Amino acid sequence: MNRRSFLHVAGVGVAGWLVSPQWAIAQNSTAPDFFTVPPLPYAYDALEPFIDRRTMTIHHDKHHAAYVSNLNRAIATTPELQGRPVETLLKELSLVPEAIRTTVRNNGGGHHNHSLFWSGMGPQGGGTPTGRLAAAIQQQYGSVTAFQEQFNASGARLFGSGWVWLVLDGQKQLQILTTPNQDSPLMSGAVPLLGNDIWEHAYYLTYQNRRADYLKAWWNVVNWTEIERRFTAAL
Ligand code: MN3
Repeated sequence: MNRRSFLHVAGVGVAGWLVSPQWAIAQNSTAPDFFTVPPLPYAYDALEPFIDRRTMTIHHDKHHAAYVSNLNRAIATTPELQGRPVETLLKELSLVPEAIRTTVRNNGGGHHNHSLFWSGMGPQGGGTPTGRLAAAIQQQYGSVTAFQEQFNASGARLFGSGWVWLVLDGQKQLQILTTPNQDSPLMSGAVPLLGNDIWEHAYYLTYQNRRADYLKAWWNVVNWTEIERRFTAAL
């Protein structure tokens, strides 16, 4: 408490001191919300039967929320990083002070990856892409089906926890890649377009050890309209 707020609370007397809202806020103060969890753009059960309501609830409200609060705590200790978008932090991780670099990498990556994940899915998802993205996928992979098979194979091969991505690389070429843990493609200069979460928390309640079944089913909830928007924006 600084001198000024001490004088303020002293002035209202002990009873007021105990119930003063300002004091209550000071007592409960946590890191400011530099970053917040974006609300799910659909209901928790909207992706059923492919992703169940309980998985979505825990994943969004607990896992994603934990990445955000860890990131906020780290940023609170480092005024020179405050106000920077998470994309900038991840692209320029070497500029983040070493004391919090791993925290920003894991939790900033977790925040950004999951934000892309939620909006990259939807209850009206599935089907195939159209327009320029469809043309680019066909040119690169032969067909959308061949692309999906290659994407799923990469996801199935990934050992441990991480993500499988379709990215636009530095040469503006489509590329399938995986990242370990919560690493973001932004860290290697690529733009993530489409990402699937291969951590067990993303699928275990419905699919248990059957990761391949999850990878296959997940295409039913992909929001291609949003993925095409990202592709066009990144070109
Ligand atoms: Mn996750």
